[in-house]
Amino acid sequence: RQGIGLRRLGTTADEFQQDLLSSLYYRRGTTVESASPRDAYEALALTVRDRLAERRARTAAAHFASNPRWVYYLSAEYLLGAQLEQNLLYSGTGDLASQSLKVLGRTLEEIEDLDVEPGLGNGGLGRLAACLVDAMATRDIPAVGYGIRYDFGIFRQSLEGGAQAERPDDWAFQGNPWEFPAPDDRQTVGFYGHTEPVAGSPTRKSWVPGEIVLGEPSHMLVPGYRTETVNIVRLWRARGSEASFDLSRFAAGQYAEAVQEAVRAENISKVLYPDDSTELGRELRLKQQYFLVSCSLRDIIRRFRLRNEGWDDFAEKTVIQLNDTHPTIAIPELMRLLVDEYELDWDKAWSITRSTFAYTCHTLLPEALETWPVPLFERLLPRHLEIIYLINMFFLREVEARFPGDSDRLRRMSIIGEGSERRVRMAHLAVVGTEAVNGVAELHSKLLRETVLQDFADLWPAKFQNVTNGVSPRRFMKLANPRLSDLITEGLGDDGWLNDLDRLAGLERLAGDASFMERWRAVKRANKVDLAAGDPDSLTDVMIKRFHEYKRQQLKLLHVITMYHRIRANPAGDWVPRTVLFAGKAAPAYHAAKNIIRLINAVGATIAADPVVAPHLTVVFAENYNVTLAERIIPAADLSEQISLAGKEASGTGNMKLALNGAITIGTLDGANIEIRARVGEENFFLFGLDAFQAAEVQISGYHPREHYDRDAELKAAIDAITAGTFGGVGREVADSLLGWDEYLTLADYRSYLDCQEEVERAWRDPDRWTRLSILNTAHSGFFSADRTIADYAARIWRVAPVPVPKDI
Ligand code: 26Q
Repeated sequence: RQGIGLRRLGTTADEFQQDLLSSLYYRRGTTVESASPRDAYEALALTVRDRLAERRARTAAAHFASNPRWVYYLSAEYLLGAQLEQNLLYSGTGDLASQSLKVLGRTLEEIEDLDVEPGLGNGGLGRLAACLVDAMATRDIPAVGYGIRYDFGIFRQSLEGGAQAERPDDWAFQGNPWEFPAPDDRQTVGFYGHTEPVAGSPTRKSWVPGEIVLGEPSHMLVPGYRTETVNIVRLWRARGSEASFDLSRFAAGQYAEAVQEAVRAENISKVLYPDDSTELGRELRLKQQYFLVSCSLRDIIRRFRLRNEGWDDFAEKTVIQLNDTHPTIAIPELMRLLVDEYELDWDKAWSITRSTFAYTCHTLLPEALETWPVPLFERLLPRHLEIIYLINMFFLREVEARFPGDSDRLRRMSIIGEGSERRVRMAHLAVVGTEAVNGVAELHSKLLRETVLQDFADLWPAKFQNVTNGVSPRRFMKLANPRLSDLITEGLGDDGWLNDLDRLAGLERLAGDASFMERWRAVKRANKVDLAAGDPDSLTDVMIKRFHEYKRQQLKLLHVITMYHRIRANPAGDWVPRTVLFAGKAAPAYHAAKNIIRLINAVGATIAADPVVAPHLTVVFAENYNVTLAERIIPAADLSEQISLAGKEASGTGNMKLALNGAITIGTLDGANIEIRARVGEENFFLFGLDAFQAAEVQISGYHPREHYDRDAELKAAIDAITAGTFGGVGREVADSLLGWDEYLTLADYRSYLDCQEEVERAWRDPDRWTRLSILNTAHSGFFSADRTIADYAARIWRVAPVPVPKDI
């Protein structure tokens, strides 16, 4: 027994098998004879989960004993990925599981297919949240991630007649064995209603909500790799209160009306909004945000009070990181709790609030900066709007004191935007109410300081920082690419690189070793055979990310059409065989992006049906891109397409995953591409296109796509083919927008991109050169570990120290 009264779980094959059978009998309630594959899956998941739960119990005890400073990560999205394989790895029970499953007549591979990933996010921001909680646990940082347990995650994408179709993602339809419900920690959340003055207090108000909703938490375990720590992600689900069921209506036969209030309440966590840039002013979205914030803050305060008295230590013991502006209502909500409910005076409450929060921005697109109409805010959260007005008043006084008489500046900086309608600017609120603000790559942080948030950086220069994103080497190397990971481990002598990724630099000396190179190539080839998308000996050219005009899938497509024309014109040419693989979802209402998907599939079909071109060029669109699919594609990639217009992609993280897996980047000077290039070396990176400064100049002096079209015969031919109906008449809107008012300057980068692709082919034709490039990309990408990202946050933003968890607590 351990000090905290736990029975140690067995570590031998026999003990593991015993526990697996116990799970099957006692928790699943079935028998070996009648166990379905799902029974086997659930029993295994519970057995593995128990190993982590034991560590969780010790983690909680160690944290309780040390009463540390806590990191709370607030995010509307988490893309955690499949759990079984990860938890087998992090609990070191993979081999035991394979062995033990034999008693049930199953293989681990078939069981893993039943492990659905919770798709509780859209893309980069949600996956970043998952990589960061993984790295926090790995670095022994006491942390909780808070989020929403959506009933329906990001929609499932399929292609119908080459067009995107969407189906709901009922991810937990068959249950979710990884989740622990914690109904005792439920919270009550108010909406609507009005505020009333409090007698004898000028600042306090009492808010009388018009609707009450319950938030019920459950948590998933987040183990660290090769450490004892197991943190949690706590996800809130909305429920109607008992009062929301109207028994008298039910008795009167009005069944729908009887439950309508409960349905309304439960709709709050029903579905993830499938947009990865702001969707205009939806009330339910704002309700989701406040629901997350209100439940989480009360939970944070509850946890604080378990070990502390009063408020003096709150900001010392708590740092709350806001993942973009989505949880920014936490700022007025903490003020409301402190002032109205705990009766602190305004200044004291403000000083606590400001020193508790930090804000990470993930965008530069002006249309993606969240704003909410004042009338909507006022109706849904009347007290919060009053508090925001007060925050704004004190803030504008501060600005006025620093820049007297500069009314233009006041107007620009105000938290309330006064356009045709008044709107609450969430990014301004987030900057004013936090101690630190960071962008997610060097260029992004610089552009934040110099453009969108310039006035704020003038006022508070020290507040602005950069923390370059990172990714989990466990998930995106060890789990996704076991062959490469084994080879790396052999090359480096041990697998310590998995939580010290800078050690990959040791591969540099093997980049010229003939036998190592040969094996490196063989790994890539085997991964391509597994993926089974196109000829494994062709150049596998991948563009995998959300569909958005700024990311410029349309530029890649112009390249494909040009290759098609070239091959048709010269069928006997010495063509480099390519497989161009696209994957990604478009927001269901984003028609321009969906048109690009249709055009890709139409071009792909035309090429596949062309006996002259098909032997040299294949276009594949892989449906339903998600974390699981990314883990299959990334290890097979030769070329990584990172071709956004410079200045638009905040960071990118797929670019890092691909480089770590030995794909070479063709990219613009955007986001983290710049840092990848700086680290892997400019000779090992295919650079093209305008830089952010040049792009801005073109936009100012006037962009004339027609001039590029008229001047460049191949470009003209590519666009004309679309409009002439070569691809079945699909994509005319795409062609029109390329020649019309294209904010993303696609045609301006076309020639430079095509030239660069020829350089790619020159390198590809020399297999040794390509292999060297590939090894060097992996060797020099260690910086992009999320463990380094977390070390940066911990040192420069959070000022938190690790709390190791003893094995024998
Ligand atoms: C907001 C309001 C209403 C509806 C939707 C949204 C919303 C939802 C998701 C707005 C934005 C997002 C997601 C943004 C995102 O994923 N950004 C990406 O973040 C990555 C991690 O920092 C970066 O690497 C990418 O460059 C950035 O695009």
